[in-house]
Amino acid sequence: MVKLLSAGALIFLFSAPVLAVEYEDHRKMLMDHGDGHLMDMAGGMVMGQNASTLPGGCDSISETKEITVHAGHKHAEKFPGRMFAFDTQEFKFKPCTKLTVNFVNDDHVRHQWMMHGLPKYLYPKGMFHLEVTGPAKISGTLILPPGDKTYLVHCDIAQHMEKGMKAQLKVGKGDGDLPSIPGVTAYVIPDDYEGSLSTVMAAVLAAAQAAPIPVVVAPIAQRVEEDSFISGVTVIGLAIGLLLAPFLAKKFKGMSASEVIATIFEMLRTGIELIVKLLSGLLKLVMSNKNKILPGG
Ligand SMILES: [Cu+2]
Repeated sequence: MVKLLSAGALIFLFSAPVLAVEYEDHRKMLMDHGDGHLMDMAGGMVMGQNASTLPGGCDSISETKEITVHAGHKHAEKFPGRMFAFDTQEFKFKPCTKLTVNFVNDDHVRHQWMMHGLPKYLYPKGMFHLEVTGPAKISGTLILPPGDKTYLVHCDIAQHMEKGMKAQLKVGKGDGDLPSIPGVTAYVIPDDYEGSLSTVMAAVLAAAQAAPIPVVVAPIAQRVEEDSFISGVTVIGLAIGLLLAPFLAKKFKGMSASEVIATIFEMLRTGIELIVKLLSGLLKLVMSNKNKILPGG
């Protein structure tokens, strides 16, 4: 019993470090490639970094703010049908704010915090962009432009925005809301989670009964017709027919219709008997092998 307990304690001790998720910190590994583009060998990336140049129309930095944004699957759990999300869907800042974003990727895939629509004379392609494969942390700083405008923030990895990793950042009062921001604005294409599987099936069956059957069958029949012109099955059928034709012609020569039918049935019976014999032979072979393997059998 003591042995068992100590073994249990050892397993617990060794599993503790495995349970804790380690976040790779990219904040001190980044190399500055100029034009606000920073990268490291481990796959961390910052684009559009700007901690010093004031955008046109800003006399000074109005405020200095720092936020931490998490990204990952677990943040989408409260949004039905979504797979990925940030932990915050809406950000609001004063114009000309110097903003530092600490981006934490909680997943074991790559995520981005990508902001669009910034002035292109200051931000290449109008973007400020943090990107890292998780679990990891990365940070970047930008100075927000003046004026009231709503900016799109998203993850541009294929399907991550569509699956929910989307937010809006309002500078000043913003200039409206963006669609499909989880928990903030309505989805452009709403998902329907009403009804159980049985009610959905009942609706499908009712629709099928209401609709005239030829509507469904016609395209299939048409397709079969098109396909069967020189389909594989046709070719095999023709080959067998050609091979059997002389044999059958000889066999059926001078027979009446009923005699032909009787002969065909006789041939079918012989064929089936042959198949049954083959199968039972095979079965016996397998059984006898099994008996050899089993000890004392
Ligand atoms: Cu992503």
